[in-house]
Amino acid sequence: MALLGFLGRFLLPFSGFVFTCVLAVALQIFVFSPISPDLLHIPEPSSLTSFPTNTHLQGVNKLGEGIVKNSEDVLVDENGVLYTATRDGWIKRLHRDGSWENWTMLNSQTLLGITATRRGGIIVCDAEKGLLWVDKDGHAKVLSSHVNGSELRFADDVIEASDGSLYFSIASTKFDLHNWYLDVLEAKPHGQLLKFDPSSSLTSIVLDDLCFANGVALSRDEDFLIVCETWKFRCLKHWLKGDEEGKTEIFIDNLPGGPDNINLAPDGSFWIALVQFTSEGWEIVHASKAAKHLIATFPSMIKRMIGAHRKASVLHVGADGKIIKKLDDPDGKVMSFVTSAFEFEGHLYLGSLNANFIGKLPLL
Ligand SMILES: *[C@@H]1O[C@H](CO)[C@@H](O)[C@H](O)[C@H]1NC(C)=O
Ligand SMILES: *[C@@H]1O[C@H](CO)[C@@H](O)[C@H](O)[C@H]1NC(C)=O
Ligand SMILES: [Ca+2]
Repeated sequence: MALLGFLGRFLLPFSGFVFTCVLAVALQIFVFSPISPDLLHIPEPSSLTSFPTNTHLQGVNKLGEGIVKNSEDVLVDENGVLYTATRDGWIKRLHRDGSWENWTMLNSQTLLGITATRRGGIIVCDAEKGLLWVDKDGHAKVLSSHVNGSELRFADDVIEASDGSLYFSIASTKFDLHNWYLDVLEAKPHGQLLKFDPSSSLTSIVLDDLCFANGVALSRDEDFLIVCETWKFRCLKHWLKGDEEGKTEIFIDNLPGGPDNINLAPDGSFWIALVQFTSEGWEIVHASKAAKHLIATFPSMIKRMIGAHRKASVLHVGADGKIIKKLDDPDGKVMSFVTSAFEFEGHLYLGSLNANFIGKLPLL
């Protein structure tokens, strides 16, 4: 009895403490969770049996190894000069003679998609500042920082039409680049497709409620544009001309990964980089709101959930949305987390958020 009394006196305040801890953790997880998640069904990839896993991406040559840090996007302009935006804030160039140039420093850790512009120089998406123009002398100017009265957040990818209009994506109006996985976990459509009109300098909303709007490309005739919805595993086609003008339909869906950047190829087809964002066994997270809250509260768990660092895939798709081929590095031996693929003169140039080089692959 005496022992029980002692234990009781000893444990009572202690169990109160344990109870408070459990309550605090539960509160932390469910009440103060940064997300209000929906469930996400990860589709069974379609028509992949005809495109078996291969190791083609392991055949890349490494350009500028050690010089470019985690380049999300890459382009080659009509003169054959390669541009890339690095995670440490540089726009670096590779000239035709093989020399690298640290061209201009933008002092930003959030540079994403880039595209060539008829104005001279390049257009850059900065996930914190908005849409930038870096002119031919390397001077940067903000072109667009607001839409409909709110500040632009998370500009992701951009393309220029021949009339100078810039179409660009906002991955998420709710979460920023460093918290991109929260948008995936929440699985609600916070993305937008915007248009910057150079004659009025106004930015307008073309499409709203997109699921992590990412890569943007124009068709060869500019009769439609494509915007990729990363965690929806699909890309949309939005008509700009013709009978269907203003309408939006699915370009390709049930992709075997989350589509990141997309680029038009010289023959009118497209290259789409696919990001693997669920590791094997972690699909379950998307079927449980409690699991989502838990992971959102303990972000170190996210590393185990995301599979992007473990492989790379690039898809070649016709203008009709049919898959032509798929290129893989199935175990990330040479490249993983490939976010962009740009074709120029018979070669594919690959940007990656997990590489200190640009991949260059000869196309057969
Ligand atoms: C360019 O930057 C890299 C590091 O990012 C450095 O190693 C290299 O020396 C720089 N080149 C020049 C010419 O300054
Ligand atoms: C623009 O902002 C107003 C006021 O915040 C809002 O009511 C309206 O829905 C917004 N329009 C679009 C297209 O988002
Ligand atoms: Ca992107």
